[in-house]
Amino acid sequence: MRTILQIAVIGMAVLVSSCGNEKKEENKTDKDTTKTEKPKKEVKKDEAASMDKEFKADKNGQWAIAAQASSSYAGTKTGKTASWSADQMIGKPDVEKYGDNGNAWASMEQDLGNEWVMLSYEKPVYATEVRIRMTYNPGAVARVELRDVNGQIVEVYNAKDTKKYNGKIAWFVTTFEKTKTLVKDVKITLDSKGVTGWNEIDAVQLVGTAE
Ligand SMILES: [Ca+2]
Repeated sequence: MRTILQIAVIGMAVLVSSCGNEKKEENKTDKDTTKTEKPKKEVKKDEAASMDKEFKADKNGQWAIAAQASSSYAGTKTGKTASWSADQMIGKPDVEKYGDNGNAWASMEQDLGNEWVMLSYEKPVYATEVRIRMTYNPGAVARVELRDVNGQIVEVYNAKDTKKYNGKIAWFVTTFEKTKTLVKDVKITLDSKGVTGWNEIDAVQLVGTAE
């Protein structure tokens, strides 16, 4: 009897100790996940370049076909020939280097307060993501709203951007639950006072599918 009891005790001890190991393993995994996620907060050197490539190849990504803005450094001038006009956000990215560039949109004043831009797309989609290419003084995106085919506005992002950009071209990406209705316009509000200098936008991609 004693022997059986002893075996049982040993068995339980083994079970307990193996459970302990499992927990340890779990903790280790959790810690590792946090560790790998940390660097995302800071924009790495070639991050934008690899995202450019990925986004340009995305079948579900559309580039804007029309654009408006609260103000523009081009004043009343419009079109692709007018540097910094809202129309500079139409189509694929075309600003190669970080800095002040007429191929991107810029507001009339650099740090006035809230500015907004509105982009329109050819194909209405059930949207899941908006990608904004910031090519000068990034980090001012404060709010992203979508307008569906019935004119209803849906807010998909509203927060202060705390990411460190370190003077590099960067993509602002906001991912959200697939919209319930078909969407065809994107409105972006910028806290231009919050990030010193002109907060220039090169291009904006709307991601979604027709079904
Ligand atoms: Ca552009």
